[in-house]
Amino acid sequence: MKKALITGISGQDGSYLTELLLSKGYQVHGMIRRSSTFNTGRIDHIYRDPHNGDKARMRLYYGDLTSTDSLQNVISEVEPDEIYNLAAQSHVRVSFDMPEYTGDVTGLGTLRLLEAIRRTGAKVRFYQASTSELFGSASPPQSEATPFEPQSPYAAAKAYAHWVTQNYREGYGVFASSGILFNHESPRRGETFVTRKITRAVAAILAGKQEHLYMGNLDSKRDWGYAPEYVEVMWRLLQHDEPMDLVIGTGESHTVREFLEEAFGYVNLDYQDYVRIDPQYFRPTEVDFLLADARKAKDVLGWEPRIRFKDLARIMMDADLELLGLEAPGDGKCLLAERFDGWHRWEDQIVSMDK
Ligand code: NAP
Ligand code: G4F
Repeated sequence: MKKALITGISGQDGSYLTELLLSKGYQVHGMIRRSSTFNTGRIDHIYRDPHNGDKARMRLYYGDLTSTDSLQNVISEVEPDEIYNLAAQSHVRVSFDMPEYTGDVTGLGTLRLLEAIRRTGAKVRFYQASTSELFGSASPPQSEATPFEPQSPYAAAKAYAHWVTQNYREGYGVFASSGILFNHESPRRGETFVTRKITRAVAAILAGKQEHLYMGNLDSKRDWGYAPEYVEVMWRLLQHDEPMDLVIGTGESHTVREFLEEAFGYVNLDYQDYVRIDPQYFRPTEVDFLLADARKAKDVLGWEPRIRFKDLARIMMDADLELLGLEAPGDGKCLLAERFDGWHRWEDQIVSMDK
């Protein structure tokens, strides 16, 4: 049975990756931050208390990317076969307010993890969560060959993490791969990222709990995909014979305005009646146009996205409507069930975490 260690297990991607790996028979070990309130909402449905006689399927450890000792301790204790480094201060706008912290966690944090791998001599395969933000102002479409032009402290920190991952691959022979993932969303997306902010607001407006939605730049274009499909690539990347960098995206790009039209239109509302612009959501420098050229992913891993823009908006809308007890007009849930029947029903698997 393979052992995986996931940093950022409590995040959107960490939770989906945990489900995927459990369905494949892995033992999953995750690092979480100590917090005064619970921060495990996305993985609570997976957790089983061994004190109740249940077999633990997943084990959590306190740690932080800013703490070298916690990283070394968890690697020594778990002795993982694969490490997925998903932890980060991942919000671009916030990185302008907290540039030093973002550099420390998102940039240096990756170095600390790689250095812990090198020092402990652990024979692991390492996945780094690189990002399309690296491309910044580079002209679309963007592929592995596109030069990086980072436009935020977040992107600059991720560039450092990306290059240092490549350096440990080449310099020390660490099996280290980076997935350069374009934006990917889901009902578990953090509430302050633009898609989820919109779908939550539409549901709240429909429920009479919110009057207006305050937004920033509506003209930027993003290549939005569906997070469960993207975590599958992370796993596939580490099963490949050779470590590499790989771009992952849908090859379809839409403006924030189009996402508004799609989400409000789904419940027969006109976004223009509700959306107001608040300059506090503008960024000092913006990334205008992201569009993936993911041909290498298809060639090397045979990977292609199935969920596209309209389906994604519907899946997210249905989930947020349901959270507020509202009827979903569309077929998002059917889409989810039909297209992802299989690995997400990890409960069917017998996965023991007893050591
Ligand atoms: P997310 O939901 O924001 O999750 C980030 C995770 O990192 C959370 O578990 C968070 O813990 C943890 N974390 C934050 N600071 C930490 C620290 N100092 N030490 C340890 N853990 C820390 O992000 P995501 O959307 O799942 O994305 C996963 C990774 O992919 C991130 O590295 C992100 O930058 C990158 N990425 C995301 C996208 C995307 O579109 N989603 C695209 C490209 C790359 P808490 O729960 O305690 O906050
Ligand atoms: O949803 P966003 O905050 O995502 P952004 O900045 O593209 O970053 C996300 O994707 C990256 C991959 O490319 C990841 F690396 C990163 O960790 C994160 O997951 O903003 C998308 C666009 C931006 O152009 C932003 O200016 O939406 C625009 N926007 C307009 N109004 C807004 C808002 N973004 C947010 N968060 N909130 C607004 O009110």
